[in-house]
Amino acid sequence: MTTTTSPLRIALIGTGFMGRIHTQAWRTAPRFFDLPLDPVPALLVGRRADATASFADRQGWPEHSVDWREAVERDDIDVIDICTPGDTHAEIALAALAAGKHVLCEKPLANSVAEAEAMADAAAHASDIAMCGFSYRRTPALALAKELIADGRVGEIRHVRAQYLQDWLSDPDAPHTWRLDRDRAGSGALGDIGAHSIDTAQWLAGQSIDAVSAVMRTFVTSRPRRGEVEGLGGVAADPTDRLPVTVDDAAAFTARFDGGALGVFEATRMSTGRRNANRIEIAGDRGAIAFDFERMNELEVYDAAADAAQGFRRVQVTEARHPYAGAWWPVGHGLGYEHLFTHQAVDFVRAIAGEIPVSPTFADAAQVQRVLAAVEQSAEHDSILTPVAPAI
Ligand code: 4PW
Repeated sequence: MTTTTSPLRIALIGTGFMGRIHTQAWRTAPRFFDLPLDPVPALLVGRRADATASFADRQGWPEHSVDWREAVERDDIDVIDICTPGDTHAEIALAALAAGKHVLCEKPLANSVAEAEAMADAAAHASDIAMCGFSYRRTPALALAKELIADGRVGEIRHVRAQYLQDWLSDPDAPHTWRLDRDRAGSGALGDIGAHSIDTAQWLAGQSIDAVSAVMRTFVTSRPRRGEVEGLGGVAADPTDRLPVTVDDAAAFTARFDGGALGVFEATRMSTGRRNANRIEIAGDRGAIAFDFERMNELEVYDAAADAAQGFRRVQVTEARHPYAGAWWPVGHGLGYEHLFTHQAVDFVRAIAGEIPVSPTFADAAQVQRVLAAVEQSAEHDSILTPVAPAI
């Protein structure tokens, strides 16, 4: 039997790391999941005409442009997928929502609380769907952790420990990128990867951070201009031609949650040997969960009643009964980073069709932005306890 679904025409803005992985997600989602609408890659928007044309050619985008306004103004585009640096998120998202488009926006939502609040407000008043790309929510092991916590298996949460450790900037001669420019990225390790930890922690715990005490450091204050682009960092053009680093290399903070939990967070892109260690551990009075993205197909689970004599159990989150996993490979074969984005595309399409709630909303992402701002404010004032501003 052949079924037909209505097309959902996508315009993707951005041709970097995230542009590539979102492209893959849009193509893969309908091939592995039954979707209520059929996502169709329609228009690619980049900054440079030559690079955009070759990306479109290689990745199979039928049309391309160097003007995001074209995507927003066209009647035959349904979704604006924003994969640009943070300095452009607010302008594009606000225009897209005003034009009646659904919006998927990369994280962090914006470069300031004011922008994030404006975006959350526009999303709250729009009839279309707006979702922020905190993609780690779509890791099967973390989605399972969410289910266990919601089922009460952890009990009353006391401790939240989250670290996001990378090392791609450890070498002082690793080249400069937009991620090191405050005007474009908003902040450094804090907003780029610490934002994921904040979102995951608040989402899993079901509590919001209401005060923080923070320290931040920039260990390397200038870096060589980037030559050839490769992966996150790229290759230096000339090691003596250096640009200033205007963001943090590392941030550490303690946090108070409004539901009573105590949080300890660390985000760095200079932790030698740690490639993409996005870790979280949550302990309550009935049990605990622990996760490390470097072993993304596993979740450690502790049940205080059943496991007291043995400590944590390691669960392989690769079985058909686990979140998202049933759509993929048989027994125990595991998934990778790109699958998060496919799951994100699936959930976004399902939210558009009204099958599931949007998660995370722009309001959720604006709360993350308020925590980021409080962390920076606390660090500026010798780690003074700083309340997170309430939502307006
Ligand atoms: O969102 C994050 C980034 O900006 C990621 O998941 C990893 O760290 C990959 O790039 C950076």
